[in-house]
Amino acid sequence: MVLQARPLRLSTADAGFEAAFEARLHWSADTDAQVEQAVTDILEAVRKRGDEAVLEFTRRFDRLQAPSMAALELKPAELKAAFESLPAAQRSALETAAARVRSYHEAQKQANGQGWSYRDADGTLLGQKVTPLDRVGIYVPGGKAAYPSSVLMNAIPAHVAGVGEIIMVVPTPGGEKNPLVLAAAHVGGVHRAFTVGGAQAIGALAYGTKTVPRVDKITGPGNAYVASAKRRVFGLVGIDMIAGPSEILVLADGSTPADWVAMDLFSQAEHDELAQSILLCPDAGYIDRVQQEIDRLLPEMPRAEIIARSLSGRGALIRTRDMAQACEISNRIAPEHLEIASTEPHRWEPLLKHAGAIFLGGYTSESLGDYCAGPNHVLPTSSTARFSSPLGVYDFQKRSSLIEVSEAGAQSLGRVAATLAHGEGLQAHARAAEMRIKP
Ligand code: HSO
Ligand code: ZN
Repeated sequence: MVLQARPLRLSTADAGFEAAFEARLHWSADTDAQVEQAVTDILEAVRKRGDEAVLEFTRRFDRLQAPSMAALELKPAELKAAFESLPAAQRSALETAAARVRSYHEAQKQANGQGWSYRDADGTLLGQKVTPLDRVGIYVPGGKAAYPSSVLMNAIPAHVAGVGEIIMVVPTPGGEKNPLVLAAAHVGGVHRAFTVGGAQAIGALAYGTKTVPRVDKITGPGNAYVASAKRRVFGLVGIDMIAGPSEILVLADGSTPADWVAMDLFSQAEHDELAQSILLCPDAGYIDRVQQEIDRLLPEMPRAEIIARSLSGRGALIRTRDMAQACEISNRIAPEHLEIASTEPHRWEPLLKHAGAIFLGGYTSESLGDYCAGPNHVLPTSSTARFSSPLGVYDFQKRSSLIEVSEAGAQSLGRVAATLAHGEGLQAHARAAEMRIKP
């Protein structure tokens, strides 16, 4: 049978639009009870038996016959050697991407990663200081989802934030190392790396073992076991987010070549059969042309099967009344990636509120953002762009409030605090404030 990629065709003018639209958007990460139980057991074993348990699970799940935990460490020299053994074009592409991602995150730190303070009229100083996390763990998936670009996107903002130690964990089933991942760790400034993965790696980072130091926060994507383990250790350590399948939404006014848009829809669809690619466009003729390009281009794609499943199962081509309505619908979806394939991107951008990243104009392919434009490619998925932001320098920093009460401030603030403390029945609080008030 010929492979077909047939996204759902909808029009906002149809009577059944709302129901069909909602049904298409719906996605839930079903939490498998078996996964949950396995993760509970693995974390408990790692917490109790440390290295020994991590080594055992790594031997069992990754078929790695390592003699000791120490043998699972990738030394900086090995990361560097991996980088140096790459073809020159790959080395320079990694370096260019890293430099651009670094510049972007440096600007981000400059703009909103700094402390601030002010003084009250009575001389009281109030402010906030910003400090980097001491140590973070970056999880890098193995196998087919091993993305060197994701190593850069996690390590670089941590580095720019000034994190003291960045520890990468990456499973290497059968001992097969991905040279590009190792090279990206070198370029991204990873300090230590271990070839461990799964829930056991999350446990090692969260609890610490003799060999793997305990971290303060864990970032990076992973499979269902990793996601479940991250959820469980949250609180003991910080985590970034639990990422769902990739998403792209294209808002098109018909001015961008239809094959460009078709390929952009493919670009996220090829990640995962559960990925979601949606086109919103007021021009029915253009939507037809995009579907024709999908049909024409699909057979050329090595990952045609995944693309076909993703587009047919979760994709949609939606005809809207006009571009303004397309913007409204986009806000309801709150996509991870939002392309404005229009000659007037700046006309529509102010109408768009919820998106992980916004790509303006026909030349801005989302895939450039995945690798080298500069902004982070770790973005909120599954509509969480309504309340969360791209991974950034701020995720590797924290803030402390600063308060320095002057002698004069102690008088006026002391009275306010004491009154409220008496109201709460907390005498020590009240006395502490009152003692500093001059009679
Ligand atoms: N689009 C993915 C990131 C990625 N793409 C890595 C290619 N490599 C995040 O949504
Ligand atoms: Zn991608």
